[in-house]
Amino acid sequence: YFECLNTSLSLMQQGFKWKHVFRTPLISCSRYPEGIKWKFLEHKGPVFAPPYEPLPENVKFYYDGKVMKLSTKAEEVATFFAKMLDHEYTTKEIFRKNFFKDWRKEMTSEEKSTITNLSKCDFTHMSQYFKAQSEARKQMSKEEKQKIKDENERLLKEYGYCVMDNHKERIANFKIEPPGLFRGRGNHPKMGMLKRRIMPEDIIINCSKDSKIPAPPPGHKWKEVRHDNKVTWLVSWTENIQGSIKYIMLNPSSRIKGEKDWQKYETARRLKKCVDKIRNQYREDWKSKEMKVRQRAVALYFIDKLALRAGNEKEEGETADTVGCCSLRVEHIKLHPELDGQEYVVEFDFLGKDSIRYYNKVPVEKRVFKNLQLFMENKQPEDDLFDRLNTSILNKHLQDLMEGLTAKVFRTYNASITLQQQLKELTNPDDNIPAKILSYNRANRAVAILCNHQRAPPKTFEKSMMNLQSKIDAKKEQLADARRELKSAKADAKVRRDEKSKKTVESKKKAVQRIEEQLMKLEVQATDREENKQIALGTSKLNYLDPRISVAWCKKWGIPIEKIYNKTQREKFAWAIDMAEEDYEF
Ligand SMILES: *[C@@H]1O[C@H](CO)[C@@H](O)[C@H](O)[C@H]1NC(C)=O
Ligand SMILES: *[C@@H]1O[C@H](CO)[C@@H](O)[C@H](O)[C@H]1NC(C)=O
Ligand SMILES: *[C@@H]1O[C@H](CO)[C@@H](O)[C@H](O)[C@H]1NC(C)=O
Ligand SMILES: *[C@@H]1O[C@H](CO)[C@@H](O)[C@H](O)[C@H]1NC(C)=O
Ligand SMILES: CC(=O)N[C@H]1CO[C@H](CO)[C@@H](O)[C@@H]1O
Repeated sequence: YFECLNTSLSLMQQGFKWKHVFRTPLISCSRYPEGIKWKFLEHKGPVFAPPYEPLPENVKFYYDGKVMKLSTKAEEVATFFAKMLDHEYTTKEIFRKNFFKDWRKEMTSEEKSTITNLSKCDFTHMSQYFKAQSEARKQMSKEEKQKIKDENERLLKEYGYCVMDNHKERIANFKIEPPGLFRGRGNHPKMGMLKRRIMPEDIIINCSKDSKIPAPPPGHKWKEVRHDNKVTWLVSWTENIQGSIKYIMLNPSSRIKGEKDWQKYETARRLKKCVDKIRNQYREDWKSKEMKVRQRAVALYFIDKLALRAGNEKEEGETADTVGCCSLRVEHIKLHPELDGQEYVVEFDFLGKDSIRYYNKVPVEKRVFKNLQLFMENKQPEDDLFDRLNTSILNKHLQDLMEGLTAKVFRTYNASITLQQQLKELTNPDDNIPAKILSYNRANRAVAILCNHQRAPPKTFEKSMMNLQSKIDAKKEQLADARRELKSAKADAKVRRDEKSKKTVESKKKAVQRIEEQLMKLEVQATDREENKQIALGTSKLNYLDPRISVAWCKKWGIPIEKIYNKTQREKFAWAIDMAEEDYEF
């Protein structure tokens, strides 16, 4: 039931949780539950349907075989019927009766006295005209289509968002439906009735008193402006067919999704505050008398240090033989008191989630190493490494350490903070934008490696690399040519010493610069692609990296956000992109 509400953020902030969320289809609730309200709401009001455009002179309507020119109002309603002419509806008795009754209300008295029998009305010419129009729309040129797209985007930008309590929110249905004929389901007794055009005079606006109240279209007034912060809607009106109230509300799904994301990163931020305490605790526990506690502490160390997954509670081993931290077996690790000049090295080799091999050689602390030796004593290769531990015990322990803590939170925390540190380290303030983006991708890669997000090199890799290389070669040649031309222009200018040759030198210089920049861009691209060969950046970017870090980085260096996130990602992270916070420190 509460799925339809836009309130979960305020509730959760107050420390409440729903007992249960039923994922039933959306029901529009116009009111928040008791005690929930917004403090601030600002929006631009609805977008009205475009006004009626009268038919061209050559499109005719016939009554009883004779051409008849309709008044604008009557003509508009006639077009609704004409557009549906091929539809079965227009043959139904109730539909025709309802339509005719409502149509007559829009007619002039003259029209009313002439048009008395719907069966004598001939809409076919109109209908043909609309068919031709929709055909023409399909044949539109790219530019025309782009123009429409641009206009839609402009509307979305202007009207598609509101501000509610410091959050910029997407509005679900900011466009008011155009007028038309009511259809209803089955044999609805009201089918065919005229769904009126909604005018500003029908509209109730709901917003904060202290917000910029939306302006009605010129020459019009709103029915009412109210400031009711206990309701969920921004705009409402009463539709004329059923007399039901219609609302414009927020887009609940985007908000709920965004909130989950937001909460995840807030939990990771909380971990940052207590991670030192947790680390001190598990270090102490390595010395515990209880075997169970020691195992738990070593497992926790792995989760923290290596971003291992805890392991599934149920499905484990059901399909492929994949393991997580708690289900590691003796055969999955090798202990090396010394390896490649390092002490106490653990060699991991197992199949993790999605059957991705995890292979890593890590030096660990002496106490961990000694404990692992102890856990492996007298065991067979196929025995559990942590025989006193399972995923539910570990998860329970994590909950006790911090509310909401799971192995995944460690991953999120480490991934996010690593990204932040890497960005600080790798970004060179003097770099141009492509080089800065390369640094960003490198920071992102460092995280992906940490999270073991490998991939097989794409099949097209070699080919696309070769393409890029030949582009680079061509660009190099072009650069050499441009440099030669510059040199000879300079020599020429030395001899001639006139304005014209000076200008030529200048323009040749610019050309060289431009080509140098293009070459650099291509080279950066090649480096990026090469380094990315076996690493999947998407997973960490989408699931483990607090988007606020990336957004803050982009803002700091003036990098357009589009360079970092594509359209889908920008939608997912809208909550972070729109955030006012300029200096985001994870
Ligand atoms: C309406 O026109 C149709 C077709 O011309 C005719 O068959 C029908 O009898 C007319 N109905 C009335 C009530 O005049
Ligand atoms: C994140 O993980 C890496 C790799 O294990 C580790 O070296 C580092 O200390 C961790 N960083 C933080 C801040 O937890
Ligand atoms: C984990 O271990 C606890 C205590 O030994 C036991 O009660 C629980 O059933 C185990 N859970 C699973 C999923 O094996
Ligand atoms: C955006 O990138 C993701 C990979 O992270 C990809 O799956 C998705 O298709 C891309 N979307 C667009 C619109 O390019
Ligand atoms: C027309 C309309 O939407 N009216 C609603 C406005 O808000 C009040 C208070 O929440 C409701 O009672 C009305 O039904």
